[in-house]
Amino acid sequence: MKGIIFDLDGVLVDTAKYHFLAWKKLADELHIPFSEKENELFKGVSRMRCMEILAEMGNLKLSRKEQIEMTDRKNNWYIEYISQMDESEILPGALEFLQEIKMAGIKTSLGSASKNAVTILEKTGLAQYLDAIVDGNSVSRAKPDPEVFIKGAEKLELAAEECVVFEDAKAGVEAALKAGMKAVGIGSPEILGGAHMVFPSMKDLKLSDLGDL
Ligand code: B16
Ligand code: MG
Repeated sequence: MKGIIFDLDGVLVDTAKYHFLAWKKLADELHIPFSEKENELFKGVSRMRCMEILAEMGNLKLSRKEQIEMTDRKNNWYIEYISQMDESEILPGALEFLQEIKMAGIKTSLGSASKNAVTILEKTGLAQYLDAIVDGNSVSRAKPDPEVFIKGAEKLELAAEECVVFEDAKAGVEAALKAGMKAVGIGSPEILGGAHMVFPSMKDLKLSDLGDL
């Protein structure tokens, strides 16, 4: 393993709660019941695909123009929430792990579906720990397509088999495997069973816990 590619939401920071609040606001306006349970389906999924899922939940037929107008509004609420973020919102153990792998000379990239990734990395101070950034602005195909991770390896000038992906979403684990990379799941083994290893969180995680991945 020469490089690690990190998902953002759910691995390095908990922005899922802000996505939830913003989607909930839109769902309420559209009179679509929306709880944390429904929000699970949105994790790791691109913004437009989330909008399509929400419309399906409410049996709404929306034009492309209406979908774009609604996702823009959702995104404006989301940007308001994340503008308040700081380093206290880095998930437990993530910073310590990033520091350890940097010391060990392992290269790092972001591999996120979010178009707001750079703002979040700057607000939390995480940008300095990443050698490359691949986010929703740099890919045309969303996870489970492997494009985001393939581009991450390219930017790090590493082969796929030299990279390990850290992911909290099923679609992300699938994307990592399709890219020919090893996958480490962060979260529940029931959801992330396809990954090579699964840890409940990055709290107390050490490089040596990855064995010979
Ligand atoms: P945005 P990740 C994903 O981030 C989120 O998990 C997902 O819920 C969100 O819809 C997606 O980013 C797009 O985010 O609306 O900011 O472009 O887990 O891939 O880091
Ligand atoms: Mg995620």
